[in-house]
Amino acid sequence: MLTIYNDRHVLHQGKVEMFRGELVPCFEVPARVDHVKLELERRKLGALQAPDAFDDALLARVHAPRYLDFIAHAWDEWVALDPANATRDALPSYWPTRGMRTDVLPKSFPARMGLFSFDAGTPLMAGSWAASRHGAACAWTAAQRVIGGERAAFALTRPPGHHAGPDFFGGYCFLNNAAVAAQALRDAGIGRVAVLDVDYHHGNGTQAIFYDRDDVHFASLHGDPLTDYPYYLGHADERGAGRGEGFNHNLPLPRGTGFAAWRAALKTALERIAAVKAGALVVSLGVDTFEGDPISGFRLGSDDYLRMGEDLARTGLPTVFVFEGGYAVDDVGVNAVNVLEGFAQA
Ligand code: SP5
Ligand code: ZN
Repeated sequence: MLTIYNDRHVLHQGKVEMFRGELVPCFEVPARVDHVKLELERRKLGALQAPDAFDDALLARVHAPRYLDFIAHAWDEWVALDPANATRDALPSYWPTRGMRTDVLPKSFPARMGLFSFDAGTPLMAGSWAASRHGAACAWTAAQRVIGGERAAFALTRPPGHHAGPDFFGGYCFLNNAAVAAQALRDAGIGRVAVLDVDYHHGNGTQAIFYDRDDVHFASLHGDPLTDYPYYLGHADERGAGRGEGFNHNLPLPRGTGFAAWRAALKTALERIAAVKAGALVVSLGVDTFEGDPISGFRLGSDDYLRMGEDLARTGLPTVFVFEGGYAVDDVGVNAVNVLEGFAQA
């Protein structure tokens, strides 16, 4: 499969994330993407390409200007607070909650960092912007290849993107790569685009970006937010707003869900995608649904990812795959590439 590879992903390399009162080593590590790259090469599934030249104005199609302005300069501001910060990851400590103001931007950098985020698990460091921006360029380029006639293309990148919303980061994500790809497909004249999110975690950022739109249908299979991150979004009754009503489809599933039940939910999601007459598909490809994943609760086995790829191919739609989560580092390559191979062989 044609793969657009973000060779700058290593510039983003978090040390720690906050977990239940202590700073623990990051789950979202560069080796994740290295394993996918090695597995693609091992199976000779196509040469890796670099992204095309990318205009940052394309980011503003899905993200708020004041958020982009913040995130592009966040590291410099963090170091300006205290030169000793240069050796520490930046993490937020304060958040505006219900009834507080988010229209007034504080001068304080930590205050703004909280305003533009929703967790303390997403460290930002010197290379986060460069890696994220180059990743968005990969997703955009993958979309351009599909617009140009490829049946499918894969954006192999990190940090992931589906938790990043119009004006917030979190869940290891800063820029929403899948949203950038979906918007690119729309901008090329495809009438309606479907984003299908198969990562274990609900794609709250992607949902937020497209919630009131009918031109991008969002569907997500994920751990029930009653028990699982990101907790505050992803319920079945979130169906879209205004013109977007009916174009948001959440399928929360209980912890412990295995492939038979997962696949039945996929069928439901794909039937809806066919019913809304999507002309192209963007797949947020997280493989943290794997039974061995250290932070998730589904029970998919490695072979199940081949079947997943086959089911996705049967939509017949031009498809952009965008890499998201998956933290069982040694298995991430086999699992992600199984989806691509299943798709390509179907
Ligand atoms: C892209 C993506 O998959 N982001 C996921 C972010 C999850 N961050 C919160 C992790 C909560 C970890 N719970 C760990 C339970 C370990 N036993
Ligand atoms: Zn995930």
